[in-house]
Amino acid sequence: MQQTAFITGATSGIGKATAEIFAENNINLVLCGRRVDKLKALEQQLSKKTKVTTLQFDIRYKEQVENAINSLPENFKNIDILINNAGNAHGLSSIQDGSIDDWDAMIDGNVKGLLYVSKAIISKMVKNNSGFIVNIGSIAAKQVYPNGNVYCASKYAVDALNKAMRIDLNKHNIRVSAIHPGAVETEFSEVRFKGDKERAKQVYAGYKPLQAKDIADIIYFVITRPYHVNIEDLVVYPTAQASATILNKQ
Ligand code: NDP
Ligand code: 8X3
Repeated sequence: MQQTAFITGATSGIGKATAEIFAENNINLVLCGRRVDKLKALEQQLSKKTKVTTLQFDIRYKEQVENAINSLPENFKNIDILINNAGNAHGLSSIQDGSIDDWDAMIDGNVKGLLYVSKAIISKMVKNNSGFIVNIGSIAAKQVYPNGNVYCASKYAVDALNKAMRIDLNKHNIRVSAIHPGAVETEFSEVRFKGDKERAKQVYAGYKPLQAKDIADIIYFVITRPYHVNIEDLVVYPTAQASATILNKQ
């Protein structure tokens, strides 16, 4: 039977690349994000390959999340695969200089938003006694680096929630996995540096960073293992990276 995947943060980067590879493989898609133009363009592109619907909401607001998920058409209500991918870093400042608005955006989006979406979708998975959840963490979920403070804290929370989901959902036959990428060249750094394209470019200069498709391929591999196989947690670096802060730049 054809499966349905619900992908948050599908308008860009890792989420978009995951939507593309899922569509190639005939997985029905619920694509989410805030930017309607990008959602609509992707829907048009991927509808040629699979069934697609889109949901526009800001993951930080629980009413928006609930209303959007409740509004799904009947044939998209049954979610087999949830990709908890939406998220961003906002700023890169020491703890004493950080902006409280940036902290709110990261805690509200990366942690609370992930919980709001998960809560709405897990209840149905539990009823179905099946499902697959892939949580996108980060190397920042495993290592705290200078000025990473609140972004790292938000991703350590994702790591903890990933473990918690696996434990609590184990008896309901729901598989739970996390992927923790190092540097991936997406809109991520542009968002972190508030639209400063030059500064963002420097993050990926002097080495070959991961591309969104590299992570999407891994997500697809993870969700296509036989039913008795659950990959717990993968850390993925570009070859030039050895830790959150060690990069072999030429
Ligand atoms: P992008 O900035 O390219 O994509 C982020 C996605 O998240 C967009 O689709 C954006 O959609 C969505 N999003 C962000 N905030 C919200 C919000 N408040 N409500 C709804 N959707 C939101 O970055 P990546 O693809 O790189 O990031 C995807 C995930 O991967 C994130 O969780 C990030 O932390 C993680 N990650 C990224 C790494 C990297 O180096 N790039 C490394 C490790 C982890 P829209 O703006 O349309 O709402
Ligand atoms: C994104 C990678 O190293 O900027 O999560 O935290 S990093």
